[in-house]
Amino acid sequence: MAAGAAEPTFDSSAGPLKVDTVARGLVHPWALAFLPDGRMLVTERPGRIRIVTRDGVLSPPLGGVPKVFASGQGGLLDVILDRDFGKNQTIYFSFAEPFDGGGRTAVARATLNAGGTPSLADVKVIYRQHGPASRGNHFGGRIVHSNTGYLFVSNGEHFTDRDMAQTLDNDLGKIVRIAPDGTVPTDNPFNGRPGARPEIWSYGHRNPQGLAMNPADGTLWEQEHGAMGGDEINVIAPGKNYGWPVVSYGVNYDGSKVGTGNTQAPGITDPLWHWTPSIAPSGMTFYTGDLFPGWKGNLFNGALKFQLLSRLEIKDGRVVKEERLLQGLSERIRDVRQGPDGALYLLTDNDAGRILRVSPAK
Ligand SMILES: [Ca+2]
Repeated sequence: MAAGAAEPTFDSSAGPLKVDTVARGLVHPWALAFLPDGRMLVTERPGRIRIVTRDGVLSPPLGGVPKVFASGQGGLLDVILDRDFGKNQTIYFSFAEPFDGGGRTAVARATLNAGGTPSLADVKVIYRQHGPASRGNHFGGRIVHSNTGYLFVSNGEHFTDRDMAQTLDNDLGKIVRIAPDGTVPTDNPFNGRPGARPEIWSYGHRNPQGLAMNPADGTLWEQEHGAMGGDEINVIAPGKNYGWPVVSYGVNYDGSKVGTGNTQAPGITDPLWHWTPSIAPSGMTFYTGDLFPGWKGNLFNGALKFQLLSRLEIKDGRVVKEERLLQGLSERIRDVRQGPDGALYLLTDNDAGRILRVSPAK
């Protein structure tokens, strides 16, 4: 569709939605972060970070980005701003770092020079996943700030190493908590336990690609891909086991049972919500804006497989209802963020990916 052409509208419980194309020509964009001046930092999975202006002009790829393992699901993944970005211009990004013939999930911090020809300086890798390399699957890779100044990072189990999600001597299938300089907080749940990685915060995850702090109560929310069915939304508490690959609401791709074949087991935290069949969730965000007053506090999840935007209503810490939005768009949605204007911004995942702005059609 030509730039500026009228886009169709989509029905929703908040009235008709308008979807405008903000930018186009991004190659498998993975994550979006708004700068204070309204421009956007966008990652492209093959290994680039760009700044995109509000009128859709893409900067050249930022210099200083490390080499990534751009194979399968690997590459450059999430990007977030430091909470004091206005003072320190610091950003964090995650990527599959080349390692042992494959890749491992890693996080770097850097100083963003956003003026002129934008670039990164002082790039330092602050986190490297402990465990074997992935050949291209299940890196996790989402980063979010905790409420106490730390970073949570999600790690997948590489598909081939699923049982490692249940053992604490590695980071596969784990959410880890680190300080912004990469050190490990001493009050992490397994710190000091012999044989356990001190950075682990929770375990038993498959491929967590969404993390968000719930502004209503400060809890950490996560979503992860199941196999055939069993995509999950979880509230993450320190030290808890989320079950993969012992129990699941889905089955293996060949139709066989996962683990015990049960959905629940003693000592395993049950998901708040599961999608069966799988929608393949991607980025997620809690909505706090004013453009959709009836949707405040709701949790939005992009979906790759079902090509939609899922809106979940939360009541007393539970998911009570889902609305599936933009189903006629027929685009894999890789990330969803709230803009400074209260609109929802989406990334579409393909080799000519776009940034979309979703707002009331009026
Ligand atoms: Ca689970």
